[in-house]
Amino acid sequence: MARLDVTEIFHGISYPGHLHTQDSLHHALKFPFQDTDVLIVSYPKSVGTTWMQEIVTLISSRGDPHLSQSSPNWTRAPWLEQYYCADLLKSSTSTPRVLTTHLPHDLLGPALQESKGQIIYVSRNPKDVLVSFYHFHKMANFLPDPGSFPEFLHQFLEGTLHFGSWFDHIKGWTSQAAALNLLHVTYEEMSKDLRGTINRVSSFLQRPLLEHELNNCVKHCSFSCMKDNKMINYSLIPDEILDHSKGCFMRKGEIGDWKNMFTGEQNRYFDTVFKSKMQDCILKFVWEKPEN
Ligand code: PPS
Repeated sequence: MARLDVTEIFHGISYPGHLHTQDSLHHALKFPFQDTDVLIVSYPKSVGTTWMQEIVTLISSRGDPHLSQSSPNWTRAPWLEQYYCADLLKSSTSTPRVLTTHLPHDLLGPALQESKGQIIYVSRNPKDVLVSFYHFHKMANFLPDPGSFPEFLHQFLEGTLHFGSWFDHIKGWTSQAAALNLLHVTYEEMSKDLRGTINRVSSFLQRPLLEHELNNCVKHCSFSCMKDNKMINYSLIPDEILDHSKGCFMRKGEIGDWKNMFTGEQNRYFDTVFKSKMQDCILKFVWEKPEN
C-alpha cells in the first residue's frame, strides 16, 4: 500500500493513509484483546515503539537475538490500527501476541475494558519528542511537509499534527494506569538504566531472566546494535516511502537534543503552553541529559 499523499481523519485525528484506512482504524476500536496480549503504547517518537518492541521481543526469547534479527519489528509487534495487522494476526501463532499502538486512550479504552492484557506505556519529554518527530517528517514521505520548525512547534502544541495531541495522549493513558494493567516506562529511565528497565519490564511480564539472558537483552537493545539491525532500523523501507538520504530513523537517541533546535523564545512559548495544559497532571519529566 502506498497512498503517500492520503490522510485519514478518524475521530478528529489525522493518520497517514499509507498505513491506515478507515476500516483498519475501526477494526482497532473493536479489537478482541486476549488476556495474554502485551500492548506497547506510545505517542510517536517517544521511543516507546521501537526500543520497547526490541526489549519485549528479546525478553520473550530470553535474550536470544534470532527473532529480532530475522523478522521486522512491524511483523513481530504490529500496530493494531494499521491495515495489515488483521491479516498478520490471522496467520500468526505466537503467544503472547505483542501489539503496538499510537492510538489515544479515548479511542482504545472501551476495547480494553474487559481485558487483563499487559500494557506498557512509554513516554519521553515532549521537547525531544517534538524534535525527533520534526526530523522524521523530513524523511517520511507519508507524512505532510513539516514546514519550518516554528510552524511545526506551533502545530505540536496545538495538537494538530498527525496522531493528534501529545498532551491528550499522555494524560489519557497515564490517568487510567490504575484501572488498566499498565506499566509506565520513560525514555529517560531507559537511557539512564537500560538493565534496570529491562528487569522491570521482565518482572511486569512475569518472565524473569537469568543473568546471562539479561546481559544479552541489554547488549542487543543498545542504540548501536539497534542502529545496525536492519530488522529494526527501517532501512528495509524503500526510499519512496522513507527517504534515507534525508535522515536516519535511529537518529541520535539522546536526551536533551531539543536544546540544539529551540530558541529561547520558542522554549518560553513551549513552557507556557506546557504549564497550562499539564496543570492537572502530576508526572515529572527529565529535560536534560543527567551529568554522567
Ligand atoms: S516511531 O516512529 O513512533 O516508531 O518512533 P519511536 O521508536 O517511538 O522513536 C524513535 C526515536 O527513538 C530513538 N531510539 C533510541 N534511542 C536510544 N536507544 C535506543 N536503543 C533507541 N531506539 C530508538 C530513535 O533514535 C528516535 O529518537 P531521535 O531523538 O530521533 O534519535
